[in-house]
Amino acid sequence: MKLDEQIITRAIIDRFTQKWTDYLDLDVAVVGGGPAGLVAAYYLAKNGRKVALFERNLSVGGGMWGGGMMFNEIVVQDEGKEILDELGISTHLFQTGYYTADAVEAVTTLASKACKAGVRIFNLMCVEDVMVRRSDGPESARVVGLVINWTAVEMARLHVDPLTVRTRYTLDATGHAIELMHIIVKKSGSKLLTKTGDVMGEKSLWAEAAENSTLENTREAFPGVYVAGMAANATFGSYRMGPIFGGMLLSGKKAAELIAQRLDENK
Ligand code: 48H
Repeated sequence: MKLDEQIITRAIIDRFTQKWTDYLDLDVAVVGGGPAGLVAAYYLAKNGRKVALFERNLSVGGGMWGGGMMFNEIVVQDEGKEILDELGISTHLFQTGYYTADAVEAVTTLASKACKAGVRIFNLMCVEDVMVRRSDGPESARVVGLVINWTAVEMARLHVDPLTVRTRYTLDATGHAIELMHIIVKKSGSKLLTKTGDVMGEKSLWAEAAENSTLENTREAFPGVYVAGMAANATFGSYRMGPIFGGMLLSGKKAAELIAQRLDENK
């Protein structure tokens, strides 16, 4: 078969440009493609919402690939297993209430399910800033968009201006780093919806307390912005949990439900 390099090049440029221009105005922008972000994006897209997920790295999956200390197995409890079952990810009973799953199967299946549900994943892009708008309404300031650049630009510290996307809701699923929350606090001069009005920070490891609080902390942390996964606990001042992933999955699902409800209320 004859192949034309010009056509291959044009196919990639045209298709990518189309994909991106179709996703410049979103129902939900998910920042971070770890387990929490992927699960949230999956449920939102399955529910018919227009969702893009921005991931700084080449691959999505965040901290899940490496299981615990690079032993690529994850552990989930009963509630987390239900989500893995729903996604078709195999689990193996280890001891009553504790199940394991292959970390690679978990990440790849979750990513595939998210894509097939309609999530547009933009990897190699990082969210470097937010767009905040003020009004006289009940929400005095609100995030209405994200400021995006190539990871390569960030890594090479090149002076290249970013581009933007508009979004109704944003999910900060950036893990331990809680990047969006820090940006909002630093740049908007507004208070977060935490007890202190600031990022409260993550506490040392306590699996049980952390897993329970992850769900409670999955909520709106600034008008228009929800937090999920490790970012939820780090924002609201709770514990880290080590390599148990049920809380991350359940948090992603809860964030999707809360945001879908808000989208319905504000139609
Ligand atoms: C684009 C970004 C940006 C940005 C970050 O760390 P993650 O896996 O996050 P979660 O919350 O889904 O899962 C946490 C889990 O992996 C973990 O670390 C656990 C359970 N730890 C417990 C413990 O005790 O240590 O994924 C976050 C993703 C990563 O892929 C980042 O590259 C990405 O977000 N990211 N993407 N723009 N500004 N910041």
